[in-house]
Order: sequence, then C-alpha cells, then structure tokens
Amino acid sequence: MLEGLGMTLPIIQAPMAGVSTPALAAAVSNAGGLGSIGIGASDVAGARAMVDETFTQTDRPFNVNVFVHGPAVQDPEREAAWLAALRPSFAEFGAAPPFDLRVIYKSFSDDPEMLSLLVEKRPAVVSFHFGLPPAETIAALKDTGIRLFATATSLAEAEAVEAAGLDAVIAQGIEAGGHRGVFDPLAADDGLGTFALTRLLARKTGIPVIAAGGIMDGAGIAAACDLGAIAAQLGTAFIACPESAADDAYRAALKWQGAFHTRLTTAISGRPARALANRFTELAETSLRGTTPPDYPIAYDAGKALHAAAKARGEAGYGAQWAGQGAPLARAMPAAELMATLAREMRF
Ligand code: FMN
Repeated sequence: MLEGLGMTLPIIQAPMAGVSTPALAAAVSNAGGLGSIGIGASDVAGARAMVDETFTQTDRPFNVNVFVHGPAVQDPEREAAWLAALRPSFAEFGAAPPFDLRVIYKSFSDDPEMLSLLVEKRPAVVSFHFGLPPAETIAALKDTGIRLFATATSLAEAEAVEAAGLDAVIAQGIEAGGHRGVFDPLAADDGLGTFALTRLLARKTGIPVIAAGGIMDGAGIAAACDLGAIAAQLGTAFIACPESAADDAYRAALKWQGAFHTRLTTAISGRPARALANRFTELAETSLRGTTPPDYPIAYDAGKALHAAAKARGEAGYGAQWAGQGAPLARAMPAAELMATLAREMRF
C-alpha cells in the first residue's frame, strides 16, 4: 500500500488540527513520507484553503483528516457549573467566563458540504478520528478512489474499521499526543499502549496497521514495523518543525519540564487528550477536579476563552499544548531534515 501512495519511507506525519500546516504536510510527502493536514476544527472555507494550498506545495499524495465525533449535547446546568468552576481562573486575568458555550465545530458525520469538498478535491487519503461516518459517506469517498484510514484505540474499534471496508487502521496507543481517538468517550477505556495495541491489531485484523503514540525517532519506527505495522504515524515529533503552526510558547514548553510530565485530561476540550503539563492540566487536577466538563467540543469553547484571557495578560500556560509521552525527544529542525534524520536512524 505504501508504494501505491508514493511512499518510500514508512512515516506518516500525523494530522494535527491547529498545528499541522500545508507546508509541513507537503515537506513530509515530498520527502517520501505521507504528510497530513487536519481540518477537523475548520469550516468548509478554511478546509478548502488548506487543501488547495497543500496541492500547490506538493504533487505527491497527502492525507486530509476529519473529526467524526458523536453529536454534542448542550446541557445548560453542566455548562453553568463548569463556567462557575473556571470563574476564579478567568478572574486572575481580569476577565469573566463567556456567558454561554457553543458547539464550536461540526462532526464530519453531519457535514455534507465537507464531504462534497473532499469528493471534489480527491486527496489521496482521508482519515477519520473519533469514529466512523455513515456507510453512504464512506461509499461516496471510496467511489472517488480516495483511500480511507481511521484511528482505533482497541480491537473492537479496529474491527469496526475493518468491517466498514477501510484501507488501514491507525493503532493509537495511550502514549499518543492530542485527543484519544476513542469512539465513545464515556465507555470504559483500557488505555492500551502502542506496543500491545499494534501487535494486537497486526495479529487479529486483516487490514494494514499504522502505529501511533510515543514514536519519536528511527528506532521507534523500526520497532513499530517489527511489530507488524506498515508505517508509523508521528505527531509530537513534528511539532517543533518550523513549518508547524505551534506558537513560540508551545515550542518553548516542549523543551521545559512539562514535557516530562504529559497529562491525559478531559478538562481542556471535553474529550480525553494528552497535553504537556501546564497551568491548565494543573487546574484539571485541582479546582476542576470532580466537576464534569461539558460535551466535546463545547468545553473547548471555554478552554479557548481561558487561554485567550490568560495570553492577553502574558500567561501562555493555558494553551492546549498537546503532546505525547515522547515529548522530551522532540527535535527542532525543518521537516525535510527531520525526515532525512528518521530515515538514517531507521537503517541502524
Ligand atoms: N489526530 C487526528 O486524527 N486528528 C487531529 O487533528 C489530531 N490533532 C493532534 C494535534 C496534536 C498537537 C497532536 C500531538 C496529536 C494530534 N492527533 C490528531 C493525534 C495524532 O494523530 C497521533 O495519534 C499522535 O500524534 C501520535 O502520538 P505522538 O504525538 O506521540 O506521535
């Protein structure tokens, strides 16, 4: 399958909504990997601009990633309690929490215009995070020749991905940075690590497996391939590349102590996600402890407002600084150089 995608290296740069860029994806694809853009948090116009820009920067295949979460249910009481718990943190920066919270972006399951865009643009790959869209949507994408991948965090999710007729499954371990791709955030989560999950899916499913979570260098990629993965998907390893959209504070935080203490929390967005330890994750363990966040992505509206209020007063520690457990191993270098380094390391 890698050859069919023009890949000469088993390396996929993870889609990272808000962090990956057309320049990053193009650099990775141009270097023989598969670059990805994340449009999960974009509207159709924003997504169109990103897809078009990527096509202008590379003529090689790339991946476009969407979020397929269940519908967010507004719950005024829960949201009011959450905002009340956040009020002292806003007050610290001379601000007040928003009056109410919004569903800040749509699920791909419920976005026919985004589907039309992808059918029109035909990127080589489309990948799904948080679940699978309806069968008609999958069929419409497949009819155009687009290859489809989806994240799974368990064998049951991977079996659903295989049964839906997708081309590959991304085995996302608990070490991974960013949101866990769990289909149902309220269901029990076994928190399988990348090593166990990759091997489990390689042995128990009949579709190609891509390993993701905590893989930072050539040794990690080689190990994933030894476990039966056809490729490794790396996110955190690419955050420090100059082509990413990470701001200066995020890049600096990646080099500080928080990188050694990543935290899995639902407090920032409403869904479990792994971030560098910072003031927000500290809040999750103190004043927000015991308060249930609103549904994803409603809670994220509050999280982004708090980050904006704090940043306006010079405090960057409330950003959603997603990162995996391998964060201290991140290297700040141009993506093409990082790809060459990873290729060199894999050969040892
Ligand atoms: N996965 C997605 O499918 N879509 C996303 O938009 C997305 N955003 C992410 C943003 C950041 C900053 C990070 C670090 C990860 C994100 N992920 C997203 C998860 C990655 O696909 C992947 O599972 C993860 O990066 C692998 O772990 P690693 O970060 O340790 O390499």
